[in-house]
Amino acid sequence: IHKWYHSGLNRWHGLGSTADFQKIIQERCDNYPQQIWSYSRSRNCQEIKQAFMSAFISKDPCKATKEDYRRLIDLADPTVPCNKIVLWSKTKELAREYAKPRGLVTLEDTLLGSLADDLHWCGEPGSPDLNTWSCPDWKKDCRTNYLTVFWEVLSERFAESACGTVQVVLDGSLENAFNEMSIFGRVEAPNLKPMVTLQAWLVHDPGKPPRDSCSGSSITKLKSILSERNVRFICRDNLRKFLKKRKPILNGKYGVSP
Ligand code: C8R
Repeated sequence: IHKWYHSGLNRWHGLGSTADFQKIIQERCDNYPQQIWSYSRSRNCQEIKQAFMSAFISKDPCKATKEDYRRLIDLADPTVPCNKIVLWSKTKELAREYAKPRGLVTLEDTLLGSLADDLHWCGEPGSPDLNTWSCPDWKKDCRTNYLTVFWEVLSERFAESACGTVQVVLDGSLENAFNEMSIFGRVEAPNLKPMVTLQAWLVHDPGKPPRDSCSGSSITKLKSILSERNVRFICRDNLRKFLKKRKPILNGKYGVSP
C-alpha cells in the first residue's frame, strides 16, 4: 500500500496542486509586465510568493477564509483605471480576446490574477508541502477551499474597485446566461458600486440555438440585483457589431450566426 493511501492525501475529489506551483508563481511574477493597471504596493516577487504560500500551507484545505489571503491581496491589490474592466462568466477565452486588442483588462491581466490563472493549490495540516494528489472540490468536498476563496476575494476586490462602465461577456447559448451561483453572479455583480454602468454582451455559439437573451429571465434577475444597487444596466443580444471589426475573433468557438 502506497504512502499516500495511509496519509489520506488522496481523499479529495478535485485536482491536486499544480506541479512546480512555487516555481510557476515566481516565474510569472518575475515576467509580469509593469503596465499602468499592474500597480501593486510590493514589486517584491519573493515577498508576494511567500505571502501566497503562507496563506494555505499547513492549513486545513477546507477551512479557507478571506482573512488568510488578506496579506497577499494587500501586497498586490488590483487597481484598474475607469472604463477598462471586462468581467465574464463561462466565457474566459472570448472575454480575453475581446479585451486584449481594445486595451481592456480582465482579472487575469492583473498581477494576482495572472499568477493564479489555471493553477491549483492546497496544503495539508501539519505539512510544509502542497498536496499534489488531490485538493477539495467545490461541490463534492467543501466550498471554503483555498482555490474558491482566492477567486472570490480577488474578484470581490476587482468588482468593488471598478468605476465608469464595466463590461461583462455572458454565454447566451446556456439556459441561464446569468448564473447566480457563479463568481460573477454571487460576488462581482453584487459588489459593483452605485453609479457604475454594467454593459452586458450576450454571445451565442453559432453551432447552437440561442437559449438565453437580454429579455430572458436570468438577465431580468441580474437587472433586479443591479437596480437595487443603483447600477445602470445595458444589455446587447449579440456581438455582431464589435466582432465584425475584428475578424479573427470569429474563428473561435463563439461568433454570430449569419
Ligand atoms: N474570475 C473568477 N474565476 C476565475 C478567474 C477570474 O478572473 N480566473 C480563473 N482562472 N478563474 P466560470 P465565474 C477560475 O464559472 O464563476 C472572476 C476559478 O477556478 O466560467 O462567473 C472574473 O473577473 C473559478 O472557479 O466563471 C470573472 O468576471 C472558475 O475559473 C468572474 O470572476 C470560474 O469560471 C468569472 O467567474
